Amino acid sequence: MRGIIIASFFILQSLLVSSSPSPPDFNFFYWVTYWPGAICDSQKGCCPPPKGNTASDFMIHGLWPQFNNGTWPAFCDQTNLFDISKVSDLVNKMEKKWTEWGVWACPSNETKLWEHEWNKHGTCVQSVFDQHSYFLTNLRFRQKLNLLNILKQKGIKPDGGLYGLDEIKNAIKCAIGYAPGIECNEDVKGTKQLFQIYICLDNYAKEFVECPYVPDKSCASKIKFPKFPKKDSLGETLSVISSV
Ligand code: U2P
Repeated sequence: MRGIIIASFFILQSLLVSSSPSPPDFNFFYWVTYWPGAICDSQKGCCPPPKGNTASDFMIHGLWPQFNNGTWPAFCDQTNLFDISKVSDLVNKMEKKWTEWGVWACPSNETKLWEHEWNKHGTCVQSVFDQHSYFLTNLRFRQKLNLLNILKQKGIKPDGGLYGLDEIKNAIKCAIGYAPGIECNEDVKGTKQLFQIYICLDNYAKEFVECPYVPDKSCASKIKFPKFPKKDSLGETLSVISSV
């Protein structure tokens, strides 16, 4: 009898262990947003998005699991690839806040960003998220963290002017408690400009954390905050160009 009780205890325990979700096997998340003005540059003749429902704001790039040593897992599961029917209730919001990267590039080069982000990063975080909660979490952070307002409140505006890199980092640190990583690219004249902001989150994507690792993302001590071209003003610019 005692043997049966002990055996039942171990069977029950193993059932409980196998049914409880395993903890995340990565160390933290980057939640990354990009500034469309750094891709869509009126000087290069690049275009605002054709869709009218996109916000003039930072756009979500994605939520990326990371290891503390600066590496990251990718494309972890071919059996659970992106399925838009699982996020159909979120598509409207995603179109506004998570615009296809290629829409901003000129010539347009659609990359199916949502599909790419789930397949590359989301499939590696299934101990924390399913497809719906992965996308919902991205949208919630976008809702919670208005980076454009945070910067504007410190006088940092997308006006094509130069701003101190530390000034930008400090403005965000002031708002969330931790400095972000900043990635720059270059405008046509080779001036470094604000391109992407990396916010670090714990490995359940619940809280902001100090970035364990911030890659060197090639900024200068002063960087440009490029304008966000308005459809109308770009239309005027292009009609002037075409009439010359
Ligand atoms: O740098 C190229 C792409 O690799 C992914 N990446 C990069 C740095 C990092 O710390 N973590 C990470 O995941 C990004 O993948 P994407 O979603 O853009 O394909 C990054 O853009």
